Amino acid sequence: MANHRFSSVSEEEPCCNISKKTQICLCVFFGLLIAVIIAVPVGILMWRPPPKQWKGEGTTAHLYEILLGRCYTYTQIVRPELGHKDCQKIGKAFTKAFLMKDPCSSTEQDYQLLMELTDEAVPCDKTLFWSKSSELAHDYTRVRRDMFTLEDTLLGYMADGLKWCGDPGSSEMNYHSCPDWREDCSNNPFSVFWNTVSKRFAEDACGVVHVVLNGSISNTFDERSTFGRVEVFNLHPEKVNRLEAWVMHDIGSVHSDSCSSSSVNDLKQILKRRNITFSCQNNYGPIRLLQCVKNPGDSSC
Ligand code: N1C
Repeated sequence: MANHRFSSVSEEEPCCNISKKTQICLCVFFGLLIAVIIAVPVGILMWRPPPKQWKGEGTTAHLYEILLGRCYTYTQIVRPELGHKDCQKIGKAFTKAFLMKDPCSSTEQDYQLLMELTDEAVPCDKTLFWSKSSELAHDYTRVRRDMFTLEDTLLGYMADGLKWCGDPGSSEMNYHSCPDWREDCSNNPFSVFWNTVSKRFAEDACGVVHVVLNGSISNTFDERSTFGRVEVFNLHPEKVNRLEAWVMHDIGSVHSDSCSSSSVNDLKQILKRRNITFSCQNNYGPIRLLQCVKNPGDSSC
């Protein structure tokens, strides 16, 4: 049997012939190597491409705060009978509808929860639609408090005049730019929202409904507008007996279309096919008076 002799190795003695300095360098090197090995995949996972540049204006600054403020103003002051609505939930459902999503693939479904949280009854005979006549229609409902445009309901009131969109690679809103309807895509969060809420507004309408049309433009009834594309086709004939159009002319404008113009006749034909009676008035008196309040010196006043 071979006689093996084992010699014990002292603990102080370096295991190999490496100086203390080299050991420190090696430690630093391996430390850095481990840091790089961890940081590279984490960096790759965390890296988000910068938000895309769209042609339209970006999200309104302080959008969330504006939405919350408007929700509380509406439910506590404008219509306190809706005081039970949960504005915190409504605000979150609004932003959840578009954050972290491709702003060119927005859907009606995205807004479903928001729709449910903001349901609101408009009394029969009190619905007022408008097309290319926003200011006039809202001047009118500001005085006729019993009548409602979409912007006189909670969701329309909250969103009126605002812009919003997100980005799939970020949980932030895109404040720089949002898709433009014409130049980028039509399924953007903003257009889909107005289509969705306008559809519900029309579906809920009952009795005699009204629309303010602009007789100072050539397409007084425009089949491509939200009114012509969405609202007219979502009125329920079993609930809506009649649609009355008020064709208004701007004071001082030269061009004038009237109830007998061909575009208004198109509206009449669409409604006839849908079994809804149509009636029309040129320069409806009460709204004309409001126009005259703003233009007291005009000869037509
Ligand atoms: O396309 P329009 O008018 O015919 O839309 C108006 C019509 C109204 O009856 C409303 O119920 O559709 C509803 N609606 C709004 O309430 C609304 N508020 C703000 C539709 N669009 C609305 N907006 C914005 O104005 C939105 O950006 C949309 O594209 C325009 C439509 O205005 P329009 O062409 O004068």
